[in-house]
Amino acid sequence: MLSRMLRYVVALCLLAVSWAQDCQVANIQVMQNFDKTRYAGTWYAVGKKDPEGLFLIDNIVAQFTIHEDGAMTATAKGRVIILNNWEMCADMMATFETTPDPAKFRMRYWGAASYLQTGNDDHWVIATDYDNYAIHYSCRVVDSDGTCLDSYSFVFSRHATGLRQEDVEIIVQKKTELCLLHKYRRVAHTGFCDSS
Ligand code: DAO
Repeated sequence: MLSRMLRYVVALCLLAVSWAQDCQVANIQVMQNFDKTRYAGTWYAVGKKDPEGLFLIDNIVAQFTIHEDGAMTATAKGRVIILNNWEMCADMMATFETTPDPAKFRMRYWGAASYLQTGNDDHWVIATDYDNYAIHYSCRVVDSDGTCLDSYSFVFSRHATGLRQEDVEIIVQKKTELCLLHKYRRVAHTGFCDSS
């Protein structure tokens, strides 16, 4: 009896794991009971999975603000290379439109200068403990089979030095669930944008 129950539990777990990793954008699990007030403040991108046509390269720091009316906005800086070889620090701004899921936003973004990228992307908060780590995800193009054809994702830390060791395992698990394990690169913080 016990072994049959155990087998049932194992089968259920396997089903849950395979469902979480079926790479369907519609099945991606986001942060439960997301609290944007606790998310506010400074986040350092310490890892990034790039989209096609990469824009922000490194020294990426985002500052999220929650306004009196509850609206969330952000400013962000990051090193970019534009016009083939002009390296500069991009000053970016973003507004966030809410959706029925509190962890899923539509982000409209633009640069302080007109030659910087503008866009309107999904901005999903996949997981965060608010005080140390957060992982974000955006799928720009969903393929006909429901998987993502062009995505980007930031791993954020409250500390420019990187993630705490105890948070690394959680982030690896989330990258796996996003079907993006091994697709991330480390984002350096060298002070490139500090004076601008
Ligand atoms: O770097 O290739 C890329 C895509 C990122 C575009 C979004 C940048 C705009 C501002 C971000 C604000 C908060 C994360």
